Amino acid sequence: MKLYDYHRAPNPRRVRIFLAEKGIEIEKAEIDLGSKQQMETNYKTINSRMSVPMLELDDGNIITESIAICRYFEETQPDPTLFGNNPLDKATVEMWHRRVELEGLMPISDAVRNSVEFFAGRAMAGPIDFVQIPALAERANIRMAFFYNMLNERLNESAYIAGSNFSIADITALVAIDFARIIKQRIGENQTALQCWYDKVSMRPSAVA
Ligand SMILES: N[C@@H](CCC(=O)N[C@@H](CS)C(=O)NCC(=O)O)C(=O)O
Repeated sequence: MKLYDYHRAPNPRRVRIFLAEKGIEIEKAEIDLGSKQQMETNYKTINSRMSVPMLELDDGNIITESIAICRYFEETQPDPTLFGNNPLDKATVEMWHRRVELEGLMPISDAVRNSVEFFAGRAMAGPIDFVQIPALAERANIRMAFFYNMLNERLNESAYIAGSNFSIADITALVAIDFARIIKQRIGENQTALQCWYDKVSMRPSAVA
């Protein structure tokens, strides 16, 4: 089994943190996005989406999509659960995780990829080259501010994003907030609950993964 990874990219980091939380160690292969290795024929042939992370199983099966990879490991090694452990808990984790992905990670990706020079002509990952649209970055900045406020309110009443346990929602939020530092988006001084949560989850050993 091998995880195709890139140490500086946010989506593979979600999987690395997830694996670290579960204490799972697997072989990794670095795909250097900086030199566009994801577009080279030998990688493109096995992953037409030209993205990381990608998990290659020993029987040759391929899984792309960070959360699909995490779900694979949640099934093969349930303990500790990171997607919830009873019907209500699972639904609650799913609800918060979707919010974090759609209202946090997506706008942050839009803001970064539509403004940072490195992504010129590559405003979206994948097989199609998209030009940057500055207006999308502007709108994403507004959405990000809303997201940070929403998280701050939630964390005023809850130890972790989806409730009393650390979950995949915390992993995606931590990775998204760290990614936003590229465009100098920081937690606001008055967002104390969010800052407190951020300090707490950043101290977990898995955060360095
Ligand atoms: N929805 C996918 C997104 C994967 C993705 O966008 N990966 C980025 C790295 S964070 C990538 O491979 N980028 C390659 C590129 O920009 O060409 C997932 O969750 O795995």
